[in-house]
Amino acid sequence: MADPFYITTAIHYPNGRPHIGHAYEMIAADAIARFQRQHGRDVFFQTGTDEHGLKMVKTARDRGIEARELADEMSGYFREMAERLDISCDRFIRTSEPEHYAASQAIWNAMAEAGDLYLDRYEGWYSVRDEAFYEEKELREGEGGVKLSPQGTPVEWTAEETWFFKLSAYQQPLLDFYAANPDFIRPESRRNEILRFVEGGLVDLSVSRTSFDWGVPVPGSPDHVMYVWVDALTNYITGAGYPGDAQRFAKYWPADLHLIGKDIVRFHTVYWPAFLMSAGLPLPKQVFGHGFLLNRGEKMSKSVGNVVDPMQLAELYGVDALRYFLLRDVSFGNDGTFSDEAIVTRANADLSNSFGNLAQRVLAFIAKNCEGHVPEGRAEAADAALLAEVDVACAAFRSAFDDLALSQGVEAWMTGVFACNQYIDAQAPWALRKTDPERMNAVLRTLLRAIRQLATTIVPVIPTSAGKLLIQLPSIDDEDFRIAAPTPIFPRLELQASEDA
Ligand code: ME8
Repeated sequence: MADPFYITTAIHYPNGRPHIGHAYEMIAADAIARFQRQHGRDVFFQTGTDEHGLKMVKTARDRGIEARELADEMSGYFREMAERLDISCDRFIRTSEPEHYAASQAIWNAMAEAGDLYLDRYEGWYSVRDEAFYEEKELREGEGGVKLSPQGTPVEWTAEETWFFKLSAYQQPLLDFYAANPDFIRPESRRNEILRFVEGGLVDLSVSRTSFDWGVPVPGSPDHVMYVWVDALTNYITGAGYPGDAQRFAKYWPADLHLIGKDIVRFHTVYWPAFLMSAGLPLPKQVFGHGFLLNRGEKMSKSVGNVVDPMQLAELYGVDALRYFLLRDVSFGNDGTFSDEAIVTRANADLSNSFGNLAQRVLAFIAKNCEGHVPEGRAEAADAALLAEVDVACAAFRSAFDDLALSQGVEAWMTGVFACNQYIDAQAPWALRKTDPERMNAVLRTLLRAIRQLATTIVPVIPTSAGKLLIQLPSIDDEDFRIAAPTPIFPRLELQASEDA
């Protein structure tokens, strides 16, 4: 039976419409999921929306609607975006689903049974924007003396009776776990940050709220709802069948990869493993904190007015151009910057001028001059040399993707495309048509093999266009193959004026 592979994105706050950062995370996870499926893994890929918490309550209040209405409306946009961007998720989870309430209450009960939950009074700083508690020593002063979280968001003083989780008891178990599992937190820089944070000591975590009721009710404490991060993180096991479907849970849990942004690594690598340890459940195998996307080098924010709508970019330049750009130009794990010009330049250079042009030239030539069929020809050493180069490029793509070095993988793939273009120029099959048709046939067959391999390899990155190309590109091992006049797949893009939302 195929080896399971469970991959998740963060679940996104539907307090507004999705932005390009959300799109980026889904696209990266999708490319990994497709890659793993292509290599025979039994993939379960989950994404979704994180609907509880004070941020949702406040946004809804400002709009004069209920949090549930806001969640229903906005979650729909996230789902639509996933469809539009060809995100092959197997499940789009919403934390407002009854099944998720059951899972959250089950893990809560397990933590309570372990003796890790106690009732006390919480007094401290809370950032609604981050949905996070901070210690005094982590704060800094912003303009006008307002206190800001390390993420730069305003904090407010909170005092209420809440349930606490004994996070402090997990300092050593967590440090031991990180030491035994050096690949648990990636990339390395984030791992170091977390090690320092945990080595500095952990304080118990407030895990319930009484000042609002939009959340999962705490079992046995009807006035309390769970702290939004407790239920948010639990989505990962809800999706894997916890607690009701033991067979499914055994199959998919622990997850192979939680793909998230760098701002929420602490929740995923400190709180989440501590909750799971407490509940006696296995820990995820890896958490990867990707970087942030910057709009022309600037952080995006509603107040600056430079937030970009990914659907508009997809509309202007095509889904695959956008996917290709994001995966190729952002070094995975680091921050990356984007602009319309950068998308157009990259898509034109790699997809239209190099790969697309190569495929188009070869297919059109065969359709026109060979009646769509190329018999065996006279092979020369250059043919095997090209196929070897393409093999190396595709193998480098695979090993980079296995290691989540996505942009390096795409870059390696391009070396295979360049090799084909050099080969075609050197062999000049157009000239051979009159002088040496036997040799021309060998060259064209070599190119067909190479292009097919390159197209298959790049499917996880640009599934629709690579798929369209593969349909036009029969395998030459099928001796009766016929190639029809191709339809161009990678149009040259013109720069459009996209607007900031
Ligand atoms: O944090 N570039 O939700 P969220 C790249 N609900 N990624 C970005 C980004 C940017 N400019 N801005 C945000 C939450 N992200 C919680 C998660 S998981 C159990 C709960 C990423 O909607 C961000 O890092 O604020 C996170 O991984 C994801 O988008 C959702 O962010």
